Amino acid sequence: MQIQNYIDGQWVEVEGKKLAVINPANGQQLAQVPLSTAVEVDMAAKAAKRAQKAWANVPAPKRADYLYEIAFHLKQKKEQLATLLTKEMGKVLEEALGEVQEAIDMAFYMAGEGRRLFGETVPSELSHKFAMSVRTPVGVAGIITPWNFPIAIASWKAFPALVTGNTVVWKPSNETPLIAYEMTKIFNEVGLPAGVINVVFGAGSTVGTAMIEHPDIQIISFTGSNETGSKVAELGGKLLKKVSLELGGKNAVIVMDDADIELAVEGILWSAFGTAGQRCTACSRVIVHKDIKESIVARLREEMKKLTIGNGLDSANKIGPVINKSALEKINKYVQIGKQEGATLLEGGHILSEPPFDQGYYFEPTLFVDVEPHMIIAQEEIFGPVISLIEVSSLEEAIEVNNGVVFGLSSSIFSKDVNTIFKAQHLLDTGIVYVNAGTTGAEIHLPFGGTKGTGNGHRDSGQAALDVYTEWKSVYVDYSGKLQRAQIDV
Ligand code: UN1
Repeated sequence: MQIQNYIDGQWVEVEGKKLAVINPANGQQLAQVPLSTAVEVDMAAKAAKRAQKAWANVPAPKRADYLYEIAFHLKQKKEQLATLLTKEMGKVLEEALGEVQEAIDMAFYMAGEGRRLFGETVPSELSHKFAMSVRTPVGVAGIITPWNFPIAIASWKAFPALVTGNTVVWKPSNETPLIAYEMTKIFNEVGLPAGVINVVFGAGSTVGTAMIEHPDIQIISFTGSNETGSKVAELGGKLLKKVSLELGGKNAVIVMDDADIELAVEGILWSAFGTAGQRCTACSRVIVHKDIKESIVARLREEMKKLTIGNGLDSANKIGPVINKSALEKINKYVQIGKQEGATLLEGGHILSEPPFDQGYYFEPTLFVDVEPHMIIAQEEIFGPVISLIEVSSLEEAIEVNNGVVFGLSSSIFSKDVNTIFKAQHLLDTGIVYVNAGTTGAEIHLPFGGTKGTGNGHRDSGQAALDVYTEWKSVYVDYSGKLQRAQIDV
């Protein structure tokens, strides 16, 4: 299969180097992804710019009609897309179906915005004067999406951009171009006007950089690592671009002494080991009250031994591979660091290198205890199936430990006490807080994002996403027939 760019409504063949797309479950090559250059970005950005004014003039409810069509196509192809997603990215099929559902939900939600996009009407301080605010598109949005949620995150960014009247240049991850290619086919099938969405495959260092630098692209929305995110911010900032960043996490589940232990264990397992720990929202720290620590550790160990690992297409498996060899090595490196730092490795800790796992990239679900909050394994994002368990003596200490990292994406607390719960949701310094659930599972109609090093103050999803892709315009209509001076003629 030949992956092509999609520019100005045309499929465009890319000459030159290509990169193998590998199924992480068994090492098989699925396709090759073309490595585009700044030349293709330039074509795409110019096409997007040419199309933008006309697209912005299409009434928003009509722009939304395309999104409804996209939603119906995604719905119809849900199984097929999810299967491809599992092959390409590795997450188990049940989760892949969930991810496609997330894109469907986002398409319907943002389509609904076509008939809302609320601004404000407010009274003027002067008589016979009308005041309101309306949203206007920014122009061309450049979206750069990751491999861990390749279709959901693309939908979080592309759909609000489109419904608000922007045109789009999209660079999908090189690890997951096939699912992006299928999504692009849907954009083509629903008949979006030429240039409204353009897809350029290639590396971040070339295609991504060229997008940020391109004078016709005004917004960059990026999800990925902090290392890359800060480069995106630096370059984008210098050029006065609007940059929306969704970066790392070091998310914790707090388990208080009055918690439902079975529920907490389920929540920890699901949010730490689901997607093999490769969600930005994955639980990678468990902060547990000392009085129930022993029971939590014992129950976690029992349940971890039951977790079935393997190809995500087999429904017997609960945990799939990680994305590639360098991810395996990175996880392994952190496990070695954890041991050197003096944490106790109680479960897992190894790359699975014997058949049937040897052709894929599998890491054992891993549990460290006796972890101190300052240790590297409790501070840095590992992005794999590794839990660091930290013991605390009070809610105050739990919150201090939770907040004592550079990230602020997601947190969770298990407790039955209403005062504990409300105090925690107030004090936890993260963009998402869960009560009596794990750290994953955000719904698309609420803002998604985090505080501190997790981003730069913007949010994906929900109404908040509209703020990324629009400018506010305040409109004053004076129908008094005379010059009225605000703040003076009052
Ligand atoms: C991500 O980890 O980058 O909240 C996205 C969740 C999913 C999205 C995760 N709905 O876990």
